[in-house]
Amino acid sequence: MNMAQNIAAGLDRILTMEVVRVTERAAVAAARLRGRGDEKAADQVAVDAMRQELNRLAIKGTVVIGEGERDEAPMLYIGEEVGTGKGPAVDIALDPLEGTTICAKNLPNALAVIAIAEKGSLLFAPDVYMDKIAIGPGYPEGLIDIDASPAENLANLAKAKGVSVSEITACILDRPRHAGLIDAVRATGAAIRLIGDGDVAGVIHTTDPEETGIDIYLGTGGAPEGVLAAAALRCTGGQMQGRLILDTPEKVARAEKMGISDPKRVYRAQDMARGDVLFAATGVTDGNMLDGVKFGRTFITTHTIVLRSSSRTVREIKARHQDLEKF
Ligand code: VTB
Repeated sequence: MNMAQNIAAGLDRILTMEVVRVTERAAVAAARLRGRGDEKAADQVAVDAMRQELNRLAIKGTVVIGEGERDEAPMLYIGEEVGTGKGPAVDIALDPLEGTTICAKNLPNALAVIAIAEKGSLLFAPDVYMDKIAIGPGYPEGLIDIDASPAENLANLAKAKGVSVSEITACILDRPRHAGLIDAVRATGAAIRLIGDGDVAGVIHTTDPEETGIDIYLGTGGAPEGVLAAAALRCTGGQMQGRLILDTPEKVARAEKMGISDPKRVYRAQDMARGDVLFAATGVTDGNMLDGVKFGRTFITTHTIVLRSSSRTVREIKARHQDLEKF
């Protein structure tokens, strides 16, 4: 295959393996600062490490979801060109440390994450909140609806799973804004796993309920995190809907500038991440799906999940790094 055919056929398969190094490297850097109470420092080292490794990839990449606008984020800002420049043109969504507070407190499920997609196929989401609902694979399309009540969604899910609602667990960010949602879910008899941060992991956890104990994700979190989670779901299967919360004229205008003409649009996973998508996440702290980085005397171990939408292959890569110099 020549390069043009390769691009037409989707992303280069080799990238699926190469991308693992990018999240591994960021995770190791952040993990060194686990439990130090310094969120900024942990984030900064993860950003530096991810950027260095990303710039080794043979891609012509553009960051579309990153650390922020150019004037507020010196590295991995939205619009930054990354990679060697020799390779396929791709769009990139990343979060070198998803769950900075989790990492600073050494609590579960902090991740280093990245999604790489064909040019023009990721939603340019402004940094606002997004209302989200997600379930894992194996359910009929349309089973959940962001506009239905939590009771209806939970009842439909329980019925489709063949269990009672009391056997369903919802994952929700522990925030005062979710008080009403939490009451509504509890009133159904369902259980809730309240998480402090990390709703990318929260959404991904719905894809493997046996392993994680999570059946459904509900509530509002960051819109950029919504696009990252959608990219993962495109690869694993599962359903997600998200709606940007554009509750001020300023936010509507900001979204418009990014090409969003309908402020009330409901995006499905396949609307937020279209085409061929790769997704990788490495555990920083121990979590429900991924182990955190372990520092041995002579080696470092990392645990990564790497996914690709076109093949739907889920790879878990446990790496033992013995050349500690590179970290
Ligand atoms: C979530 C969570 C992130 O932001 O998206 C959340 O997944 C939403 O914002 O880890 P609030 O903290 O304002 O609720 C994070 O907590 C941090 O990016």
